[in-house]
Amino acid sequence: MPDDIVALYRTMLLIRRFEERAAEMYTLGKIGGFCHLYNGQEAVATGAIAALRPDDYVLVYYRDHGHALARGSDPKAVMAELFGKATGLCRGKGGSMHLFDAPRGFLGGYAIVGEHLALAVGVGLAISYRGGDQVAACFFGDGAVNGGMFHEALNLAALWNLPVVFVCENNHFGMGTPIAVAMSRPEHLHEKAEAYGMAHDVVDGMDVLAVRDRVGDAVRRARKDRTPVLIEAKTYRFVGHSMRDPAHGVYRTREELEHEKSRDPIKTFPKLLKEKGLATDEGLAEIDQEVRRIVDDAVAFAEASPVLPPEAIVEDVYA
Ligand SMILES: Cc1ncc(C[n+]2csc(CCOP(=O)(O)OP(=O)(O)O)c2C)c(N)n1
Repeated sequence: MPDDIVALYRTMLLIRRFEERAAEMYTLGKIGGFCHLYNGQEAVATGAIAALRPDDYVLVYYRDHGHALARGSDPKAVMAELFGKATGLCRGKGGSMHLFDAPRGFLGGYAIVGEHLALAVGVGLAISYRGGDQVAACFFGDGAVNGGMFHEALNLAALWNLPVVFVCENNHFGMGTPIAVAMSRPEHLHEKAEAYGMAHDVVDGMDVLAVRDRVGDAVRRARKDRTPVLIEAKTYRFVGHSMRDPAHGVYRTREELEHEKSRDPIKTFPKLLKEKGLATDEGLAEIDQEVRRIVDDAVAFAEASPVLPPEAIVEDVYA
């Protein structure tokens, strides 16, 4: 459906513009704490989440703004959460790394590398126990693959036939460490699923349609056969690891960065849309304006929102 395809572009652009403004607001001191941006990786969250049903579940690592927006969370509430305001998705108590939107099955961003894979297995187990046919999609970086929880989670998901789609966003770096320095056989990342007899696939994470199709296949299989899948999406982040890491750092060359930017989905996808006659320059400009307005409104909303009163610190505390 052409409309669906144009909507993918709109989502990717919304994420990019949102992140650009988040960076600006961070620099102005409006956003505190850690803040990890998603620039460059938009096609992964956009394509993969487009392949899910509204009643499926999504779990994400700390680079989570894009996934929340792709899942349909209100950009105003997401920005307000970054600002630590009472109108935020989590009343301003979570911040950038801990977005959570239960009505959308968005079961959180998590700060501890790889540990939320265990939660995704728990969600898969809960789905199976209740006899539902939902799927849990779990996003994480390549760095998580080197941790013990990745292997524990894949083992149990395979052993118990759980409907979990593991999506590894391979952006080639764990903070400033290139993947080849930290991982054995890094060019075969997705094949690590072989050890668990689990299906696996690799996809160009800069190609939103390919991500949607390949994750779509995995989701259909997980839903029908109750089998987990590991998908590796090869992507690249255009910005620093977090707002505290200079964009280029010392761990990659400017040339490498520029080369990767030539694959920028925000630039290549509109070209494809025009070639296929699905969009015009005017139509694309309108989308850009609409998206900029949404992000402006989100910033204005966050600015104008109140913070919680101090006594609210003891609310929502369970232990
Ligand atoms: C268990 C644990 N160890 C270390 C850290 C510090 N840390 C935060 S992000 C990160 C890099 C993870 O890289 P990757 O999984 O590839 O994701 P990316 O940031 O590249 O998207 C590290 C080591 C952490 N948060 N949790």
